[in-house]
Amino acid sequence: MSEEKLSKVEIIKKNSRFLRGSLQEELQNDASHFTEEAVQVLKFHGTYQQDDRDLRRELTKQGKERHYIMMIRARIPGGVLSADQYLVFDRLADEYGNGTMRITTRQTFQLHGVLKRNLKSTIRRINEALITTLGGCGDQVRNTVGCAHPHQGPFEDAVRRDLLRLVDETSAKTNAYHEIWLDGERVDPEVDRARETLYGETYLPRKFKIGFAYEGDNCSDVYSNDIGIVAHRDGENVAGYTLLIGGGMGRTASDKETHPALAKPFAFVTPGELVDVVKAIITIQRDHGNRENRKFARMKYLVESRGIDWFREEAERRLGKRLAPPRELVWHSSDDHLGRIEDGDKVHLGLYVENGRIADKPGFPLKSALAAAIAKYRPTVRLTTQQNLILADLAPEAADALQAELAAQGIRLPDAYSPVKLRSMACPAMPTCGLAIAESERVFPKVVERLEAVLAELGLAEEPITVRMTGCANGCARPYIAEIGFVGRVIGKYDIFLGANVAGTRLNARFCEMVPFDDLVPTLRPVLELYRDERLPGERFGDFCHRVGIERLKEAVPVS
Ligand code: SRM
Ligand code: SF4
Repeated sequence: MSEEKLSKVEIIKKNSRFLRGSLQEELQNDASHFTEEAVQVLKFHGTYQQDDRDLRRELTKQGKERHYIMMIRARIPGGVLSADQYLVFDRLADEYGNGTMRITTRQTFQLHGVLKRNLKSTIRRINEALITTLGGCGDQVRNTVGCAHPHQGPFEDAVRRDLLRLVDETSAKTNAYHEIWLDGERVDPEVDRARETLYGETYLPRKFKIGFAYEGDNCSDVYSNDIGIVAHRDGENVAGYTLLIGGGMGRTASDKETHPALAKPFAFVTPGELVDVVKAIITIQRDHGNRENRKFARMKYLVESRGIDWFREEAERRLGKRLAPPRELVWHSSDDHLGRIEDGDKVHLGLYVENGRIADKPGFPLKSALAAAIAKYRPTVRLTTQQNLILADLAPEAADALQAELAAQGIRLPDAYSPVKLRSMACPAMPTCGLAIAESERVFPKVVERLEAVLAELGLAEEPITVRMTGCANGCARPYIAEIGFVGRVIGKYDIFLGANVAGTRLNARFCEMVPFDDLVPTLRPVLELYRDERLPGERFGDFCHRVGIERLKEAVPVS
């Protein structure tokens, strides 16, 4: 492809000498922030340059530069951490970050508010805990997610091993990371050409996401990934995996051609075939994905434009063999694994974390209480894709004591929360996200509170409705597969989406546009009344909205 046509980021990648760019040099200067080109390379290393948007206006008025801060995103495959690893993030959040940790919708940690001068020390310390940030962001395979249920029988162990093998095989191999962050020996970037065989020097056209699920349990929203991998059981063994391809949530509000998509059934593979087939799919996206227009560069658009049959034939050609058809998938649950889980001689405590933010607040010292409990009882920590956390592998007495200690500080098990709160998620948005056009995490608790009140009034308090909010159309909290999705359009106004199903196999549809924040729940009230009056026995809210149809729901609402 001629260079004129390539997007700017493609040129930056090509010139970066396998992700080195000018990072070494820029880390040594006194500037508070990185140059535009370095910012693009930095993403591959797990860091986004942001600025505190709450301060922007005032600083501009004073003629000062923005308050630049870095967001650091780790890669924690399947969300599993040791107690010590958890405690490293806890300490770094205080030492270098804004005093909070954020569990992301892809089961990892983000630290916010790190100053450029502290970036290297922070990444280094994360590394010393044997966790990388390489691949947290950038045009490569991101954190690979999976079901966070802590039970580890032979089946789950085997799936975990396959997940880790895949992570290893799909991780970038450049030496740049060691050189820049760990002061590792410098190698000629040409050496990396021979190492970086999966990605090549321009990596992938866009971010790439892989998610695992166990057959029947879609807690990880497996259809939202570029590649979804569903493990099938054969007793205690893995029979194989059904692969789904071409999922993604992102939209650009101003471009109607962009849209969310659910991954489509692609093939069934044995555990032995998994890595090769996944790598073949990645190389198809590498070679044929759109490198001119980043809005259409996700694999979902390639799958749509060429068709799933073309994709399968191309994969078969590359693999030199036929692929077996995908198995039919049936989902029984998509709930997160919260509460007290008795598991043989172990107990796991799944805790609800509001919007994934681990912070100390007046009267609710979640961060300190978790750190103290984790230091004392040393559970395995499992982050979930629904922004929650499980303290796993505890002896029953330790679980009792830990539960009591947390309760004494006001941190209760999920049965203290409403079903709708437990199924709610919001993205960070303001003040850190550079793409946010509306608030999300900071205002969402208010929406949930109002929704809880209306549901209680209507006798629907026990309905387990999924509700998600994002500060723009990009879909970071996966709002398009929530039964109720709120998507920021401008400051203070949101579009409302309804009608996805709880299994996560159906997208919702736009119900109302540009609804002012204070009208969000009042706008939904007539729909909830209709649901109360006309639902079929056992019918979930999303299914009801889908059956009745958006047009009929609109008739119920007295809005413009
Ligand atoms: Fe996201 C960009 C936060 C999961 C789709 N996302 C961003 C950035 C980095 C903004 C930016 O580019 O400057 C946000 C940083 C905000 C901040 O201050 O922390 C951001 N995304 C997040 C997190 C933290 C949201 C959360 O509530 O946890 C999630 C981090 C995941 C991780 O650990 O890797 C997060 N983002 C998602 C998901 C959900 C998922 O992967 O399951 C999606 C939809 C799925 C998908 O990728 O299609 C998602 N984020 C996007 C997009 C739209 C991509 C697209 O295809 O159009 C962007 C914008 C972009 O890439 O240009 C984006
Ligand atoms: Fe930022 Fe938009 Fe993602 Fe929210 S959905 S974190 S506002 S990019």
